[in-house]
Amino acid sequence: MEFPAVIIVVSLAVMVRGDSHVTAVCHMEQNKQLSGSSSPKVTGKVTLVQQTIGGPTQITVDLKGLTTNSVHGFHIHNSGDIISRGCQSCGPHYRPDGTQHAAPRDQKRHIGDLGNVMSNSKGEIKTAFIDYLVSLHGNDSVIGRSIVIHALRDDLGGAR
Ligand SMILES: [Cu+2]
Ligand SMILES: [Zn+2]
Repeated sequence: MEFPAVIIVVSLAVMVRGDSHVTAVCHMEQNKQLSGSSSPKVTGKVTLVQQTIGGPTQITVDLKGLTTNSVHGFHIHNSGDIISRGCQSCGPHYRPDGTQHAAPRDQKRHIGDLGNVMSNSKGEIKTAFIDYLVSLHGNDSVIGRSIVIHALRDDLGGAR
C-alpha cells in the first residue's frame, strides 16, 4: 500500500573507503509538492554503511521536524527523481525481483521495504538498524535511488 509522502529524499552521495566498504548519505528534504504551511518541515539524513559485499547494511536515521510520537512508513523507492513530480516520480518501492510488499523481517519483500520508524516527543527520529537485503554494491545497489518517509504508517503488506 502506498501512502502520500511527507518528505522525500534528496540524493544518495557515496564515498568509498577501501575495496568494499561503502558509506552512502541521503539528505532528506521536504517534498516540494507538499510545501504548504500545514506540511511538516522535515530535515535530516539517513546514513547507510555496508562493510562488505553481500554483507549487512547498517541504516542510521536522524531526522527532525516530524509530528511527535508518530509512526511513519520508511522505504527506498525506485527512482532518485524527487524533483519532477515529487513522490510520484520516485516510483514504487525498490523491487528488482518483483516480490510482494511486506515487512522488513519478511523473507519475501521489496528490497525497499524498511517498515516503519517512530518519532519521539520532540518530533525526532533517531534510530539505527541492520538490513540484510539493502546493498550498496552491484546491480541491486540502492545508491542513486530515493528514501521516502511517509506521513502515514506502513501496513507492512496487510494484517497479520
Ligand atoms: Cu514509500
Ligand atoms: Zn513495498
